[in-house]
Amino acid sequence: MKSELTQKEVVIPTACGYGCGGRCLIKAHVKDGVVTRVETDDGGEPQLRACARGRAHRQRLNSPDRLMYPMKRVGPRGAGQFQRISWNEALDTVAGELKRIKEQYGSSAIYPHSLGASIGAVHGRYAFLRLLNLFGGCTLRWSGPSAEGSVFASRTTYGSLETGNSRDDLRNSRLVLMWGWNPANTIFTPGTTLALLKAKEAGTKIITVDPRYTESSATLANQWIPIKPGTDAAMLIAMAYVIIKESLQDQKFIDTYVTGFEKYRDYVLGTEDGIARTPAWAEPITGVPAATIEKLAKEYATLKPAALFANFAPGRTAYGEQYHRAAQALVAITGNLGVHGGHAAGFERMPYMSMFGAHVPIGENPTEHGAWVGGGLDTEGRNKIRLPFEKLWDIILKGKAGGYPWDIKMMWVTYSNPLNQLPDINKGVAAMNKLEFILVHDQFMTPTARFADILLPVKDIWERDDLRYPWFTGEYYLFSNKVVTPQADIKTDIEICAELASRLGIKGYGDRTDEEWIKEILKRDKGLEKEIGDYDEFKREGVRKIKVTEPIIAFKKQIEEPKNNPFSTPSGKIEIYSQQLAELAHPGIPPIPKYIETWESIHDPLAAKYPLQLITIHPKFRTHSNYANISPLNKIEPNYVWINSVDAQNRGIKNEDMVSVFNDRGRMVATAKVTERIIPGVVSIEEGAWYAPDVNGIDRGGNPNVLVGDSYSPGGAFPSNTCLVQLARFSEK
Ligand SMILES: Nc1nc2c(c(=O)[nH]1)N[C@H]1C(S)=C(S)[C@@H](COP(=O)(O)OP(=O)(O)OC[C@H]3O[C@@H](n4cnc5c(=O)[nH]c(N)nc54)[C@H](O)[C@@H]3O)O[C@H]1N2
Ligand SMILES: Nc1nc2c(c(=O)[nH]1)N[C@H]1C(S)=C(S)[C@@H](COP(=O)(O)OP(=O)(O)OC[C@H]3O[C@@H](n4cnc5c(=O)[nH]c(N)nc54)[C@H](O)[C@@H]3O)O[C@H]1N2
Ligand SMILES: [Mo]
Repeated sequence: MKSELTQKEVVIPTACGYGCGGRCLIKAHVKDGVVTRVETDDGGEPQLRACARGRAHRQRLNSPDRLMYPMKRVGPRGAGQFQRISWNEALDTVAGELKRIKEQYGSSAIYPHSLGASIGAVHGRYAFLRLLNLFGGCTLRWSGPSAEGSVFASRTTYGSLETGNSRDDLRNSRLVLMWGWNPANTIFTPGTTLALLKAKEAGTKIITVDPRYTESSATLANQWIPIKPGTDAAMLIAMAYVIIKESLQDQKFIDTYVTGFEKYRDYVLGTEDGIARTPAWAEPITGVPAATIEKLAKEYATLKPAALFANFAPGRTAYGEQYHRAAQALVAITGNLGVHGGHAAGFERMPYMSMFGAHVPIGENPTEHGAWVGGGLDTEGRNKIRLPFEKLWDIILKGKAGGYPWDIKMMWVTYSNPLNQLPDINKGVAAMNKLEFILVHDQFMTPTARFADILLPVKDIWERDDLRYPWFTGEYYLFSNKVVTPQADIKTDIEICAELASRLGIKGYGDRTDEEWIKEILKRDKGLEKEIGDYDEFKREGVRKIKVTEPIIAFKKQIEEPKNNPFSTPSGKIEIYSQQLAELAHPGIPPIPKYIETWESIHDPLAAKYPLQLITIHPKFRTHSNYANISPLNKIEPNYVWINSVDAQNRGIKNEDMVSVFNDRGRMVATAKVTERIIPGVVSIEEGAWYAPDVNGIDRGGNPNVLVGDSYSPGGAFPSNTCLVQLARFSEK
């Protein structure tokens, strides 16, 4: 390889870390300060091989559309009319607005917004949070879009989010249930699909439960069980019925580790209210034949150990928490956790890795006055201090006068594209128009950026140093090296905040380089420092793969030695029944998992007008909205809405027709993919396409968030898969 390189070409190891479920190794070939091509991991296992997105990142880095200088808005919000200004003018304006808003309305009027994007240990939302905490605080969000239902359930049932096993343990499972899980697209750590394939080759049976026949179903599954969205809890509860009725539960496990089995049994069998949750009860709800439910239940209880992966998407529904709790109850009554080949059906984070969560410190938020806002079950208390992100637009529009505890006046966006990614875009447009000041840091003129008053250009992940770690599970670390120096005077979010700090009279903010931060993070965590080993070697190679001799199993200690290792729940046991939840006395958050019909279900009167259930899945060729504007990725396929041939025929729609998808909240245009790979009554659209309204307010970009509503589930789940729509052929006139 070396001999092929010209004198000037160097290969620098770095990473792709664009907020998807992977974190992958990239070897960037750099010539004259430009990345000319990339390779990925071809070293030892686990191979951290980048997908099409990671390999196309060079096009994003080098894109002519990159923002190259600070700008101020000169036209109406959303129109995209901006004028170049100097960094001095931009930063003086921002510092002035921060001071004005704090003085006039108090710190809680400032809302910094950030979600996923390219977060590492150094660069991420920490930059502006650290600054705002030093400046007097701000209002934060408490919920997140990805997996709040799973977070809620895992904390309730197990008292922990560390519920995942290492992937090498999959080979020990006799049965793997992939519930709403499509890692062939969403990655969930590079190597996951390979580990599943290896398990399958070794004889593990794999079953997927999904309204769509996914790439994962096609490549991995022995069986695909289609199901209606938002009804998964009913199926899991009916499986519990079969298991209890046939006495297939692991009674010894239940007696030792579980609390609340009897109460759950009474609900499941119908002793509580006369409704037996049989497979026949679940069939019309879920669309899954009773015999299929019964067979699956028996298989799960007898083909042990079995791994149930209760993935996020089915929980991104109204009452999605119940699906996660019901899955965990099933795991608990069959004793399928804490053992090799089992799986706790929880939030997936794996115990053991030192670094999960290690990042630049952000300090304390003074506006929260030391209140407990750490998540978990105190939904009411938490809601008064931090806002639920789904309601952001409504909160901005209505404020204190509308009964909310906040009057938000300023929104500061980094690492996020909220107008695009939050529900109810049309409401979002109105809300953004109401704000007094909007500051956006981004690399492109995104739909959100078009509304900024001041728009600041930031560096790409390959233009700065960082440290990256796997998404939840995985045994490796990446040194994400700076690969190139930007051609223009653009900054990192930290550099921007450091300059603001000095304008705000805050000392000591920008006193470290990226590498100094990395070294400090490593020093603060001795376990991490040890795992990384020689720093220079780590930086040079770009990756440290940790040798593990044994698969890592969540709750192994608790199961092997229960006396000395209680679960971190109030009872010290796995809680199918939660006293804490009982005390909340909230009908939407029952103390045992229950099936609660979603709003906007097919039985809603609204279904007469909007009879199709819309699910909004994660895009294969984008990470949310990242890469939406990058050729060649956005040329691979049009923005499809998947629709079953029965539903298409009824509407006179042919494959590849342009269609409009609509409900009372909005209207968007997409290309129909008429397919048997989705069940009748359900349509799916990938999230993340850039919102691009035409003069009639119809989104030509094809963003489903013009359709998704802003209600949130009582335990925090983001119901992006609970939405009724109608669909029709689209023509220009
Ligand atoms: N390529 C790519 N990968 C990503 C991301 C990305 O944007 N692009 N985003 C990353 C992030 S931040 C996250 S949070 C994760 C999300 O990861 P997931 O939540 O797993 O991703 P989705 O594609 O939304 O959904 C997975 C599957 O669930 C199915 N599904 C939807 N609703 C239901 C339901 O009600 N019941 C059942 N049984 N199945 C249902 C969908 O058809 C889909 O096949 O992905 C991560 N990985
Ligand atoms: N309908 C529907 N909506 C969804 C979902 C769904 O399934 N359905 N999924 C939800 C989920 S799980 C998630 S996690 C969210 C994701 O929501 P977001 O995190 O808001 O989405 P991204 O598209 O990743 O936006 C990241 C933005 O940050 C910019 N960026 C990249 N690098 C940097 C940087 O270094 N600094 C700064 N300042 N900016 C940078 C990118 O250009 C991009 O515009 O979307 C949610 N929205
Ligand atoms: Mo997410």
